Amino acid sequence: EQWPKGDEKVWRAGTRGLDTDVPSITKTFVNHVQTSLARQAYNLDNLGAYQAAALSVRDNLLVNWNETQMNYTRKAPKRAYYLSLEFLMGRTLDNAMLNLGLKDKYVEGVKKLGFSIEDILEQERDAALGNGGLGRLAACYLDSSASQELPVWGYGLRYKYGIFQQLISPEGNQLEAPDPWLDNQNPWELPRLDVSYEVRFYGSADRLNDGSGRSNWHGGQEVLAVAYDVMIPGYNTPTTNNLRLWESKPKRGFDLNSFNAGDYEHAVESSNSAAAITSVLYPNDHTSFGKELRLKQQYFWTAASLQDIIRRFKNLGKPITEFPDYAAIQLNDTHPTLAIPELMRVLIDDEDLDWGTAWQIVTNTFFYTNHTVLPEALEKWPVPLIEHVLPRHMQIIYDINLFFLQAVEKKFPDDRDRLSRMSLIEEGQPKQVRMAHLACIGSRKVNGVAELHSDLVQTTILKDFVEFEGVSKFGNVTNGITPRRWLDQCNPELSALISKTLKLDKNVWLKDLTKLEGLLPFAEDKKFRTEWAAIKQRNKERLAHHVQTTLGLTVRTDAMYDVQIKRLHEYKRQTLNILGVIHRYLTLKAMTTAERAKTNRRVVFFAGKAAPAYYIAKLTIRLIVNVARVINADPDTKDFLQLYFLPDYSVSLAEVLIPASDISQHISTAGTEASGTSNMKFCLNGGLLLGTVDGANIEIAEEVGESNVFFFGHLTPAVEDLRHQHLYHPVPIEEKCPALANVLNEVSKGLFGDGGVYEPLLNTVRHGDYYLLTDDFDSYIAALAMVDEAYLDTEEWIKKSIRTTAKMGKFSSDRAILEYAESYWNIEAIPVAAAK
Ligand code: BZD
Repeated sequence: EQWPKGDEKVWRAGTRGLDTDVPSITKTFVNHVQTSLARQAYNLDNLGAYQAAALSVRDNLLVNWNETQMNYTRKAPKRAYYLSLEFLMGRTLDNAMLNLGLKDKYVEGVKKLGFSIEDILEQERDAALGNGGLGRLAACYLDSSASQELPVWGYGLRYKYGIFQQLISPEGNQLEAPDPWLDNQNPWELPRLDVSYEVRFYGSADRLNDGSGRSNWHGGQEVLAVAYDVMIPGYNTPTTNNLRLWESKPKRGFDLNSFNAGDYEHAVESSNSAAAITSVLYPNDHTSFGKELRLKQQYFWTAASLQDIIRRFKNLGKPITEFPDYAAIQLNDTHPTLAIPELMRVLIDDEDLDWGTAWQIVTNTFFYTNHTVLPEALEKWPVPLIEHVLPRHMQIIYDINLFFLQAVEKKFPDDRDRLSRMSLIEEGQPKQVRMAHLACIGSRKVNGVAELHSDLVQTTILKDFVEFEGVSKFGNVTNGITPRRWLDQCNPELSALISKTLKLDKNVWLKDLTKLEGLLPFAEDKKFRTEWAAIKQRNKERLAHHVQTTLGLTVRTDAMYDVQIKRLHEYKRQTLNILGVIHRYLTLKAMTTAERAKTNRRVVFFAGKAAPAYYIAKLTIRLIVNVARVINADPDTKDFLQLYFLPDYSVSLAEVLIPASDISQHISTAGTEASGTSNMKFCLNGGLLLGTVDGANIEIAEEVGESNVFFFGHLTPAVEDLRHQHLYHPVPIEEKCPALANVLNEVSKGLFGDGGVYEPLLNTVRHGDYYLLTDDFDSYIAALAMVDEAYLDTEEWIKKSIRTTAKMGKFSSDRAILEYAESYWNIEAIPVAAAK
């Protein structure tokens, strides 16, 4: 290969790997203080030190990123693209240092400069561009893709405001504040002002009527998508992948015609509406909203990403029909489903392909992951809205539907019910487009995220599609989590103990998590158990210290830590948990002092955000906060039961809570939680699981053994019948579940402040009880009693804890991402040499 320009030797002298000894690190740190931040030792606070450290670490990432991307370009392999409207990354600095293997040196370096690494790390704001599990899964998958050296890029939106900040009012109400995460400059992103694409909205689409099926879409609003690249370092490899986030901006600064006519307001209006597209993350999970701005976000992001992917493909000089041999596009839920009609539009209107050829390319390119079977969460868009915002796409969706239903009719003649069930268009006022149907028929494969969930997808929401397309199109990839962040980073002491015990460098077991099985025999080793338990204890103290410094509350550390942290939702049943806490409180109150002294001390933690318009979820928070106020102040019981609602749940708060947990609760109504991923994080950190037979809980129990988890409640096949009985043969709650009826009455009577406030929440249980609290309450209380009994046998409990961690290897996101790479995308690892 010929050197592209100038003197190769001069270039080479400048472009080499960076030195990473401590003196070199401190030197780059100080350089950044002076020349990037324009500061010096005299006026450098912790925030400045964080920025300098981040810029210095970033230099290393950039070198690796360049090598990696150049290597991909040179080798031109098939690539995979992960399209997700959410990437819940959390903080980056600690993770980047650990993945680069430079943490110890930075600890030493910043110490020499007069800073502590803990203080520096605390300065970083979370990148919270996601709601919950779906967005965090995307982040774990990026970490694993890079760690496995796979050519995978993420595509998402660069929201100016991430998930709202949660405040709790004195009455216990959730208040929302904006999350201005970009206010302090973000060292982890590279603006690529030179990489931008135009995206059209509105206007009209005129059929060409030349028999080609093509249309001319013109007019409307044109918006610019500008790329911001986020470096994704692999663990213990130079491979550094890319997450490309799009920012919207007006194509022209402002409308010059209106400006010249003196109408300045109108002149900036359209520029504001362009910038609005990527201004804020929608904070609703598990609801379909049908709002125009959300639709514009989805199209803006898919259209920009596809243009970028197609341009990269075209640089290879291959015929467009080979596109699926070079690009696999994973749809994270139905949010990017417009990519399907969009690629059809590009292939037909711009590339001049016929319908059949275009459809062949499309259906070999896309893969669709479903994350929920809850009916209210399945995305539907009103036809008139799509017609207005994306007129050409509505034509294409109708065309796809026509050909599709013709094929269904051919296979199942005279089955009109089937046709209306399967149609992409749901009849009604207005008609709506069913995005899961479109994602399914436009994809090569469809998967769910845990075994039970994947079965439910195939037997409920997509049953007709399995019958029509054959079962081999449908599969399961059980979710996973990255053990780098969720063990090594958040629980460094446990990580060190594991390495010491396995006599393995952490580089080895963090990349082959099944190696944890080697811990099993040590469950019988008393000295090891003592070390194991001491680490859990110090993690509790770390959490208690965090609560003390952030909230000013004193949490006792000589108690079992019981944790439920996740989005507030009726199906996740935080209500069941808080009603169980009240039951425990009432039981303790009724005991004598001597009886109480024999009980298990318990500290219960909740954290999680409610969608701002989700009234019942917000009321649940209010109840938790007010129960906490009463319980924590009651001298009879406060030594035995404490309750905390920690505000503003985030990735970085999870990193403190999870290692401290003895038991965590994953108690969704059976069949409603697709997988859950925090269940895996707790168990990996030696916390035991209290849960229903749902989602990935089932597979966790299969791995760690039923004797090491606490299961309760009705099973999925019973749920439909129970709901039927609630509707048609209701039994008064006093008869069906007296213990629960008593708890509800105490709340109503005002034990935790004005009882009337909670009536709407309590009535969801008293009437209808869609999520089956009255059916599961007694077995839940029984399970809690089993947990108490087990915990009192300390040595046995520690053994369970060790055995749980030891058997969590399956749940590494490395395993999950390799399943996608091999069985779905058909891509291979492309190792890169470190820069020298
Ligand atoms: O996805 C979650 C599921 O509820 C979990 O069971 C599962 O483990 C994870 C990962 O597969 N789903 C979400 O988190 N969904 C959302 O956050 C969401 C966001 C916007 C719109 C709809 C849903």
